[in-house]
Amino acid sequence: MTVQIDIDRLMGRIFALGKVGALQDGGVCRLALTDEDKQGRDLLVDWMTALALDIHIDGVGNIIGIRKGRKDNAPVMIGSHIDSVATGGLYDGALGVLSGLEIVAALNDHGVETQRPIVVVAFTNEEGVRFAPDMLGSLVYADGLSLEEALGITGIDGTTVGDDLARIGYAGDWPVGGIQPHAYLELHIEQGPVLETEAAEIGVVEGVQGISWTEITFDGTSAHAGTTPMRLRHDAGRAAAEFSVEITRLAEQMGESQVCTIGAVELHPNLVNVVPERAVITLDLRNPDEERLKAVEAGAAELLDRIAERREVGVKTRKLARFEPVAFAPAIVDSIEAHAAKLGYSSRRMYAGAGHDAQMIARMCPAGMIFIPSKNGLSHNVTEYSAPEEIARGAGLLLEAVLDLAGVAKATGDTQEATRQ
Ligand code: HGY
Ligand code: MN
Ligand code: MN
Repeated sequence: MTVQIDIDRLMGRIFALGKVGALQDGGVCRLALTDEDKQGRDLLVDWMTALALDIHIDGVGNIIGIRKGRKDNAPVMIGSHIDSVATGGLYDGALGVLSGLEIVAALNDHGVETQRPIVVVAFTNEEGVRFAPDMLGSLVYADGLSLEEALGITGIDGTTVGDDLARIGYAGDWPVGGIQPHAYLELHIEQGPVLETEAAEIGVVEGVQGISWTEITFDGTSAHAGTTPMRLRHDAGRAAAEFSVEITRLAEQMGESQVCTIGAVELHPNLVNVVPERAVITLDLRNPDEERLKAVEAGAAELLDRIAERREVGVKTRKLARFEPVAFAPAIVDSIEAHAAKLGYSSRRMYAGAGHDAQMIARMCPAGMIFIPSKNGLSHNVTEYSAPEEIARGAGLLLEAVLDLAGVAKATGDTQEATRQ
């Protein structure tokens, strides 16, 4: 009898976590470091406790559960996140963390001892929507940002990461990055249309595209909407609208691999009869090619200069996130592809369009990701969905890749002796 995941148990945990921060018409809102995030964290810690994991909370609130191995050497780390966007689904991030827990539960059930320890991590603030940048917990874990800087980040509600971590009781004392993984694996939903369109069962992720987030403030002059001739206006709202149209057009001219999103727009005073004196927008640019990402960033800067002059408004920019494209370790990518084939799953190699914790942990050890399809290619949408059989394939493949890396020292009552080193 070989070790197998229990899909009903995994789905049970996905639905139970999905009740935390549940929205009226489906989906979840568990913004990082809110009460809902705390509730989800507490539930995860309860599950980790029940699985007899050695649990630690580090300085940036990452939740780390350790399953001992025969040797006390570098572990195989399985991670993702349980915070969500405001219109989140049940699977983004949660799938990866809960599949890690399911692998621990399956190993416990079958009395399997691995050579290497196995660590399951839920990283803090992967979404980055309250506190930028995204992937914050894994970025600090991989020493890409100091803990002090991270704790000092002020979010869109005016609180700091440090204050909110303390408020929800997850300002841990464990050293960040305290465990150097042997390898890192993350199971995630694709969040796009590729696998579904091509009817591929598994995405073998080769890397993650580059990300550039900027907050842009246009400063004009408030004036009466009825009495002020168009030629005398310093209309911050119009400047922001023109920039949004023109940067989107520029991105489309850059070709299919360039994506551009104006996700947040705030006008001040945001009233029907007042020419806006201020407009604050966010610009999300992504491309798998660093040079092309730089080119579109330069294009955006030129556009801002032109529009500032045209509309006679001031423009200020603030960088919220900037990560170059990341390629995963070929050996890990090959192993995932080989295990998918062995299990009889169709797969295709691809780059990740979304940001993931794996791209940060790849700075410190060989890392890789497994994707399963997203219905209608939708995510960051309350209708986000992946079927149990797709989840079972992804988690089963993750189990095989983890056992390959961790090595099986002993398995009571089955044939999986120390076959994997
Ligand atoms: O923005 C992203 O790609 C991720 O969901 N944080
Ligand atoms: Mn995610
Ligand atoms: Mn997400």
